Amino acid sequence: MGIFDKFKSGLGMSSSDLTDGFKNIFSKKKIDDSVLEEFEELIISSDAGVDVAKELRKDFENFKIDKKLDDHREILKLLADKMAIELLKYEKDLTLMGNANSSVIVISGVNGVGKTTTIGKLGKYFKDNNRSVVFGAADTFRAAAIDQLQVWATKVRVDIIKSEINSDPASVAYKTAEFAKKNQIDIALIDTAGRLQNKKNLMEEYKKIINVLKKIDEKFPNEVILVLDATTGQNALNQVEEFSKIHDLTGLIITKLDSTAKGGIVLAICKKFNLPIVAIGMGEKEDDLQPFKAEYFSKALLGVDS
Ligand SMILES: Nc1nc2c(ncn2[C@@H]2O[C@H](COP(=O)(O)OP(=O)(O)OP(=O)(O)O)[C@@H](O)[C@H]2O)c(=O)[nH]1
Ligand SMILES: [Mg+2]
Repeated sequence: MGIFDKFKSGLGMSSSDLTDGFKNIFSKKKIDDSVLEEFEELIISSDAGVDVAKELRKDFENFKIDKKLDDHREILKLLADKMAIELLKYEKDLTLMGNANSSVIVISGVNGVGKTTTIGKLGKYFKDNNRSVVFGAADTFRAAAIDQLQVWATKVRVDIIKSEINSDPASVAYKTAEFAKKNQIDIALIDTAGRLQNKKNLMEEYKKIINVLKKIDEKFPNEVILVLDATTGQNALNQVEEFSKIHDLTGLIITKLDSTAKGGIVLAICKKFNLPIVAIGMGEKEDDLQPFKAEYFSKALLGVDS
């Protein structure tokens, strides 16, 4: 399957909801305010947020001046192109990570968003791109969490640094970064516990992880990435705010885009936080992670074929 096909099948649910709505809108005889209103509502229903919906509505209104309405494929293409241009600045080139010295990447996020699964998939992605990888099992609060990361390490054949349950998460993070530096491993991916932002002690734990990494090398962690579950909708926006208070985030990964009809959340997040989207998760398997590509994402979301 080509990369664009992966975006299309991953975003299938979001796209089919939108294209059904578009079909209905494009079946109208003329574009009046109520049709424009319907268009805006449709975009909002995909979780894209009011600002994005208003911008797209304006674009749509302008396009109709020189485009016949029955050219609806053409209109969607124009909208997708416009969206892609806006989103282009949020792409991040994953293949540059760890290409000179060891890069330490802390993966954060509230519980259940898909951190551990994402680390497994990233491990596979980096290995496929000729990078050496080590995992650090710094979610030491649950034995199952350590085991889950071990399963991924075995599956994608990378080293893992782990310790006993309830051991100090910061110490596991330290050992992982130390191992990466000593053995010239390109990328260390550190798993963390799914913690609630309102539990201060857990947040302190998080800060401790970051501080001990800096003791090995001031540049560590090179990345602090927040994982967001697309199915949580607008609440994902609060999570970015909360985690940004602990440490500057260097990027976001949005998971479960395959299991929601609200793929527009990506637009709302980009618009609000101006942070790169490192990758998107569109399934539970090792190959179900893609670096974010603005063009493919926009076309797949709006159901544009090529
Ligand atoms: N459909 C779908 N499911 C996903 C995706 N990413 C993760 N999951 C599933 O989401 C569930 C939670 O994933 P985990 O990786 O355990 O999440 P976590 O953030 O590590 O969770 P905690 O360690 O409990 O904080 C699992 O059942 C994963 O298979 C995705 O992109 N799509
Ligand atoms: Mg986990």
